Amino acid sequence: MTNLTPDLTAFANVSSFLPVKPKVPERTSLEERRRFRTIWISDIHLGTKGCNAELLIDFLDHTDSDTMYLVGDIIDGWRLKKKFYWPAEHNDIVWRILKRAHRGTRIVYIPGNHDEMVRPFSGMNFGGVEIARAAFHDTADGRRLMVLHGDEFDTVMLAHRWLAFVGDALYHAMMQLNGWVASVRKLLGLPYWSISKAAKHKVKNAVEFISKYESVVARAAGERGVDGVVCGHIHTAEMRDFKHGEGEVAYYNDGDWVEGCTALVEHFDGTMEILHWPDEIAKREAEKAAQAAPAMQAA
Ligand SMILES: [Mn+2]
Repeated sequence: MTNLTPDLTAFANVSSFLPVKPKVPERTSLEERRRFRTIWISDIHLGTKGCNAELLIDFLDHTDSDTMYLVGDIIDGWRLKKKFYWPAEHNDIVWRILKRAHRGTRIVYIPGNHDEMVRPFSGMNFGGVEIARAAFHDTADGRRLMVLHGDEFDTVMLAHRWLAFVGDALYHAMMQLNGWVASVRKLLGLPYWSISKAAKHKVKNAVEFISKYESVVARAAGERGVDGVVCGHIHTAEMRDFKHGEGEVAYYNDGDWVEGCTALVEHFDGTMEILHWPDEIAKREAEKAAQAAPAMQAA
């Protein structure tokens, strides 16, 4: 990674940011955290109400890694440009990421299409965060993975850029309408009914789109001669192998922090795993309860 001299104002802003205390203090000490060789997260959409900041803060406070990849759509510049929305919890997430860099975690930020305004800074390093258009990652078991956001392979994005913008606006309008309809139905004593769910009668198309996207990305990785690819973008966590020529190429998608709340991790032996964080919290709570139970019986 080239370390070009970064924009000094931005650097000063980043370094003055750390001494500020986060609104939500860190919940665990480093020793209590689950350690991984690598963590990939993407599609956080900071700056929107959709971002599940609470779960992401919990994830950041219970994990640690040698390397962390931020695989795009971390900040949603499209929404921010229309309406400024930035609660304290979103600062807390940025604070935690910078804190990790400060502690020595290698942080690689690969901007996506929603934070494409960061793309021109590729090759620079801001407060320990390397910005790159794409990256190669070597796993502990000797495989080479290509890491990119993945909008490059989204045909809707490529063919009709304006359509993606309209789609984004339409989705938000629909979610707002959904809220109004729900409150009116509640007033009338009617059961909950979701517009977005009704709109998902097109779900078959969505499933087809996802599997097409996955195979297109995997094929591109195979053509690049790598063993696998890590991406985000379609908000669907997945890990599966695709045939490529005589061999196979691994497809990994780290999901999102809007609906699924998932991360992709590499263990120290090179094994990969998708962590669905709501499930991990449930497991943690169950373990705590199990530990507390015998103590209560003894007392
Ligand atoms: Mn995206």
